[in-house]
Amino acid sequence: MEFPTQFRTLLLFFFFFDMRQGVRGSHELFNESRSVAVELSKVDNRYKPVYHFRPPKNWMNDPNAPMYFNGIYHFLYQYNPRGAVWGNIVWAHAVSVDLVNWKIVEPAIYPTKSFDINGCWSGSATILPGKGPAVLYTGVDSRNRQVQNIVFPMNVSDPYLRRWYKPDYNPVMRPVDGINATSFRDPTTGWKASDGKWRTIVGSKVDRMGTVILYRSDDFIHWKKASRPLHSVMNTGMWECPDLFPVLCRGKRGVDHNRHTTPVNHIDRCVKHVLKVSLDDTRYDYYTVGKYHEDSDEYVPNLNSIDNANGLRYDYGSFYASKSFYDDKKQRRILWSWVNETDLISDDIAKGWAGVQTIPRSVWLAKNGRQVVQWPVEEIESLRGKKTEMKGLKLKQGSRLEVKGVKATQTDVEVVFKVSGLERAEPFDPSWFSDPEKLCAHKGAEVPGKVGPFGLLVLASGNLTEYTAVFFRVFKYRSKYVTLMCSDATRSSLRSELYKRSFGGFVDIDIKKRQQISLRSLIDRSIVESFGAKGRTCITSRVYPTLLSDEKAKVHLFAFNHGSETVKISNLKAWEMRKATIVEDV
Ligand code: DQQ
Repeated sequence: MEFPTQFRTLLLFFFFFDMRQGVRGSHELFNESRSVAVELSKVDNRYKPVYHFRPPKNWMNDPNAPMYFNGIYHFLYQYNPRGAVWGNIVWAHAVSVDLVNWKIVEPAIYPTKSFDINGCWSGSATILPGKGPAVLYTGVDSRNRQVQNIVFPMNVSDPYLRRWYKPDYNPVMRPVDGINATSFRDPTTGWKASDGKWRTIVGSKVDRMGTVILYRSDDFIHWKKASRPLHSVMNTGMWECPDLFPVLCRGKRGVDHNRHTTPVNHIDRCVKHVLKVSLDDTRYDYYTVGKYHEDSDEYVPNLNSIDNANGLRYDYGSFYASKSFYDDKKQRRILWSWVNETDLISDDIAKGWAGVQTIPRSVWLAKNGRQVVQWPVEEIESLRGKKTEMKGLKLKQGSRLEVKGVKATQTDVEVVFKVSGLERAEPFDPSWFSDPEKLCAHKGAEVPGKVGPFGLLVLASGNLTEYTAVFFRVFKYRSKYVTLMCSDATRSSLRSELYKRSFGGFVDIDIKKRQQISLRSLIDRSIVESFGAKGRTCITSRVYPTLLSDEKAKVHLFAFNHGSETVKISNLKAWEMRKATIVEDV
């Protein structure tokens, strides 16, 4: 059968989209299974997280238009209402007062018009002063071109903003002037510069150059493409889901793009920016810290910020299409991200669901200005139940200590490891700088070292035939030290056919000065979200221990050290986590 070129490109997009999730089938499989209805009573909950956000069934991907408006948090997301694989995408909508417990209301946007009949893809919300939210999203039109549309709530005084309308003047941005119609998507939250004009950027590519096309508008409805993109980088491929936001140089407080909602005082004067893009080629998000220059409408990364696939990542594990918003309630910036499954498509169909969101994270600029720091929003602590604590315990070479007294399948664990014998740390080869993930794979938790590997073994079976290791290893490099953090899923499940990777990232801390390093892991059945050194390096893994398929099997949590230098647990606190309430109210 012969398909028109644009449709072929679209199929190819789905094909690669699918392939990069790990070992997965082709678009044929999608076509067959994307509309296989899932009965709620048949949903398999064994691997389903209980305190991370996800709807009761079906497929979910990107976070869309998170916002805080009139006392309510809104979280919208790409959702297939008719199956457990990608397809039939609508914007599902959930509301909350605490970012922890959610009520799912009716979908906000779904294909109805020629400008979005083939898809309602990702986008963002902007709160228009005095008017309320406006959402820009990508529609796939009747000719399979990607266009940008706008929607508004039907009734801004409805606290849940349940119903949305699409003005007939859509689309508001079209793929003209040489824009590739199949690589033009995911508009960001708008911002107003001092000339009084709104801006937004849309992800795209020109050949292999990733780019964010800049648009300007007087009224948020009529948009004009700027002659120059806001930013582009050669050889990075398509940029999906761009996110540009300001960060204060000092402190944890967030700042809004649109300064009119945030008072400007002397501390606020130093503002930098973060530009994050989601790389379609590698399926991960990278960001740079830099400066958005209003006068030239350009984003310029700091000189020391690597601006390509080797750059900084919010999370060095499974984490894609992230999006942030400014939370006016607590004056913070909050980041959400989609965490895909790493089991097989056939597993997803059998489970009846796929996709999880991270715990929303507060994000701010690190004191040294080189990177951002992330930490789970404080509200998640409201789910902490039974607690266990350990202090001042020594972990000698080869030792393992069980954390008892909490259910190890849904746990929030925070530990501070005190290190010693740094001068005897393993030597670091500078060629390792380019690939921390490879280094983690090479020097796994089982490979004895000097200072490390030490950390946690989570979702572990008693005989350790299954476990996920989250750990650190310290190396000596010239007169300094290099700290590596890994989240190793290679032994997470006895099932050999699963995609089990050992993820890794370096941790930017002065371990010699501190002599200690902290680790927090949010363990929630098949997701392990870990925060090293108070959120300087984060890694999320998806794991499917066969252990969890047996309700009666005992799941363990251990602290361990396989380094020759003794490590001390100065403090370990673990809480059993209660279930978040996620109900449908459609
Ligand atoms: N997901 C959406 C696109 C976006 C991609 C489609 C990123 O808008 O580029 O579901 O995961």
